[in-house]
Amino acid sequence: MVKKFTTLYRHIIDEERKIPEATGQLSDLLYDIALACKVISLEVNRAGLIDILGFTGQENVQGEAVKKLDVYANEILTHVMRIGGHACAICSEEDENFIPFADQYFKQDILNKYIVHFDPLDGSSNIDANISIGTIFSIYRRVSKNGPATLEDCLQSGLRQVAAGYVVYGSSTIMVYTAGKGVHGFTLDPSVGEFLLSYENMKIPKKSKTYSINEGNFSKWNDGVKNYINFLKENDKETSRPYTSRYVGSLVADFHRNLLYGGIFLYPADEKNKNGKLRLMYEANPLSMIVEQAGGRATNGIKRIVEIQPTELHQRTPLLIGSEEDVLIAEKFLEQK
Ligand code: P6P
Repeated sequence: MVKKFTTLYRHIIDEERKIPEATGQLSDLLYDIALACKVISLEVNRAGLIDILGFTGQENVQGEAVKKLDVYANEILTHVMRIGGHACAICSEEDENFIPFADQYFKQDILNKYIVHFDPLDGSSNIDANISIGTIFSIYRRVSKNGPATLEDCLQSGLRQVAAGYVVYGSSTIMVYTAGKGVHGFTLDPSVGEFLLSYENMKIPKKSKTYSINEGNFSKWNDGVKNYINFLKENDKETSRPYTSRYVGSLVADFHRNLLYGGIFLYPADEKNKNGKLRLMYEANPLSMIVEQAGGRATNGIKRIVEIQPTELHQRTPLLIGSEEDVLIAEKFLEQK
């Protein structure tokens, strides 16, 4: 029997055909992001070989000045978004301000209507140890009617995301995205350079036995967090405790494992990080859209992440994300402060 395989492109087009008013722009934009991530994957996987491990000033085999991988990833994504002609601005973890695109690249008859937030290479400090790292992206429609994009276009709550996704560069390169109709995962087949559908309509288990948190911060947590983590370590067969601790220290790797097997990831506020460490717009919001589409939950301990109205591009937020029942229990402990 011929095994049916679906490329990312075919899947995006099939999804687009389910939406009568779709113009195809979002499909093109998602495909452009996938293209950029294929290029980034090549460099990430070569980093160990030609020693572009993250230092500036070195020369690579072409004698070109070598950039840090995250700077390189940022340049690839920015360039592809700029010439793709569907984004009117991008907001990157690597750039202080948003970057509006002049209109010479826009396709004549189509209003360039999207804003893209991205963390080009999250966890890049782990690349030297060959630990999985990732690209995270989040897509909004512009709110301004025409002309250059505005800051208001870039500061919308996560509820207004039209699509979100990540690419994890690990033992294989996997792209996971949602456009509001379920979560789907694709594995890159490097021999043909195609992302092939490997996980259709992903759902995160409602309850898990795994927690992910940097326990080195224990002394800085408030009592609510301390009590929750101690609760997970108690012996109670009925509630599968003690939980297993799994923490890679690379958000996309920790999130992807928990999405597949169930788990709760926490990066709460602490004495040092009053608003937590992770960024709202290009880490918490996209992963929150994905986890909610997969039946999970994501909050800052008080409200859904996607309901937070942003005031700054790089603002941070406490993040509890993963299996719904685990996040709800954690919120109860955090309410106790
Ligand atoms: P810590 C990586 O630097 C990162 O931004 C996320 O990918 C990861 O989840 C977090 O920071 C790890 O932070 O403080 O535990 O090293």
